[in-house]
Amino acid sequence: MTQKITPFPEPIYITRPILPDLNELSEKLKEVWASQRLTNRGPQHELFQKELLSILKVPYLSLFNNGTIALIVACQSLRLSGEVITTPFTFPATPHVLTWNNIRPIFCDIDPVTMNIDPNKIESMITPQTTAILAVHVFGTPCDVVKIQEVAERYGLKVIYDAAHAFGVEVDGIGIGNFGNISMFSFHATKLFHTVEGGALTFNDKNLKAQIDLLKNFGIKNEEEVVMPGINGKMNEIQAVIGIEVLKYVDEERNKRRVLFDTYRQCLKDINGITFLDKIPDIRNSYQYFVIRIDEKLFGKSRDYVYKKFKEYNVFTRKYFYPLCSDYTCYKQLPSSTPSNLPAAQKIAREVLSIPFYGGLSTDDVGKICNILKKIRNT
Ligand code: T4K
Repeated sequence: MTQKITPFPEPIYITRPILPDLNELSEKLKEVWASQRLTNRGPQHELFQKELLSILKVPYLSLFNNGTIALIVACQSLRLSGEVITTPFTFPATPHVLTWNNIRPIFCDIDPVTMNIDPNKIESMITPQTTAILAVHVFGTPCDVVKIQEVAERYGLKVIYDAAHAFGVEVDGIGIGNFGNISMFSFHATKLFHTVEGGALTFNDKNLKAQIDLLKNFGIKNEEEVVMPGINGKMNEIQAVIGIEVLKYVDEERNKRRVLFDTYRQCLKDINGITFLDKIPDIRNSYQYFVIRIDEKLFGKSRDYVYKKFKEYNVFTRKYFYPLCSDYTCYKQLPSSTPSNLPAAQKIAREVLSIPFYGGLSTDDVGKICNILKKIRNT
């Protein structure tokens, strides 16, 4: 007999933001009010920048109003042009920043396990126009940074990492923001750590700091000199204050998510047709998303069917990342977008489902979500 499962009384989403204590936040905001300094590298911005340098374990960092503008500026600062090799399995921002820089995205297939750009396939996509590789640490899983660097060095290419999902990720104790020429972190409200909207670029080259800081501030060097066509990418004081306050809760949130991860792992391991990326040794996880893959043949139901059925239980999952960027109307006509060039990405985009994962869930909630999945399979 199948057990009756009632829907959740309130909608359950894939994520919920950390909300700092309102009283503590308003105390901090009082300081901002008193100073009347609201943006343009105020004291909160400087304080926040300093804190992040040590948390992300990077030598240089520049704060931004969001991750997308940060990535646009990263491409500008490295003077990229022509073609850049990237992944189709990502959020639209990744290829769009190339287009905004007048660069043609070249889509490379992904690794069937990690879902990150396949380093063994990059070389065959390189042409005389290629200037860089823009790789994404998808769902916080680090790319094969060693192989990517090897290819890049062999062909004189720059490397940018979209680390939007990788806050706090470390490889053998090294902050993920140290790899490649530049890494971009997103501090959007849906991220483990956030500033409502916001982001940062991290890099090891000292010379990039002045260049990037100019580019995000209209190219203004001083009151009488504008030295390059910059943009407005500045993070304001309110965002910085929220960042400072949210930082206080990140470890607690990570710990809660670690427990939920283990609960999911226990409950899902025996469901035929469901797989997920387990913890990787020597990697500090970002606990950003919990993504399952549904093998329709083994599970007996398609990903789209599961997505729809979950809604009947008030559970709102997301199909990150479907459709592939290479299937958007603006990129479909590119030769590299041909599905036969991207077999692993095409398959994975049909299988993935991001399921609820945030500290506000209890282990019972997670148990119930898994039972709903089992019920969907068996009915
Ligand atoms: N590169 C990659 C690989 C990225 O994933 C992203 C952003 C970027 C670059 C660009 O970085 P930013 O410029 O955004 O800094 C969300 C986010 O807006 C986006 O930042 C994120 N990736 C992407 C993966 O997810 P949507 O449109 O799918 O999110 P939305 O609004 O449907 O939210 C998802 C769920 O989160 C909601 O169902 C409920 C919950 N939620 C959301 C918001 C906004 C809340 O509980 N509170 C909230 O305030 O894009």
